[in-house]
Amino acid sequence: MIDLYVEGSPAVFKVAMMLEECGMEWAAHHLAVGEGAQHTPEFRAISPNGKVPAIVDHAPADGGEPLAMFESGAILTYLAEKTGRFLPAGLRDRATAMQWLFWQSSGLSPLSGQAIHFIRYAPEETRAYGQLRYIGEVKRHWQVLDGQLKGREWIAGEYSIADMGCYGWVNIYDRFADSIDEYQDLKRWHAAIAAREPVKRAYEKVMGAKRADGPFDESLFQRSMFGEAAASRMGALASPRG
Ligand SMILES: N[C@@H](CCC(=O)N[C@@H](CS)C(=O)NCC(=O)O)C(=O)O
Repeated sequence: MIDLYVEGSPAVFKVAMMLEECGMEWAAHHLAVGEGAQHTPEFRAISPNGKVPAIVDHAPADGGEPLAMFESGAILTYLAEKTGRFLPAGLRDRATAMQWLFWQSSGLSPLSGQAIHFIRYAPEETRAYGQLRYIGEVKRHWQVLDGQLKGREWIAGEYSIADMGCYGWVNIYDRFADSIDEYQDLKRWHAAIAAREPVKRAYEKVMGAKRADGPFDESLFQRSMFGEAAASRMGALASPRG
């Protein structure tokens, strides 16, 4: 049995997809990050970085104590090794899968996250350059992935954790662009993953675990997500200077 701590966020869906693809027994626990639930000592014991996804595997392969993990790329790799699935066995495809898994962990995902920050949360006067920089980077990453998918069904030979890792942020392309029509192979790959039943189940299960949001508290959200110091710096930037 695996506990997965969730919000409705791309990094979480990557892991939920893998759990469903492998037919594992797992439970989704909502962690309201906009209300600061990631900062409790109980959750920090599981995820010292204070972010979701995080898992607790109650039956690790060594038969020992429950194992807690954070970082979606590491969790995907752990689950692939545990199940022997969705990571190619051959040396070259495996190297390719790991390469693209790291690429999304260090590039596609955090840069997409920064783009969202400058679209939605950053003080108005900082948004134009932030959006130019990060939406530009998101599209550059789409272009690179589109290139890898030319003449290939999947990123690394067979459907793997590299595809699952990259899918989460590409799936919300409409936050960054009207369409992905100009990235033909990315578009075809995205549609093929979206049509998979385990993927649909993963999204439903995560969203089903989310409790109804209370009234949105902007100040609590800013402090929970960006920290007291950052939130007050942003507040200072956002308020008119005397
Ligand atoms: N590199 C991490 C990123 C995780 C991440 O950014 N999670 C967000 C999802 S909303 C989060 O928990 N944010 C809460 C916070 O930043 O306080 C991963 O891939 O697992």
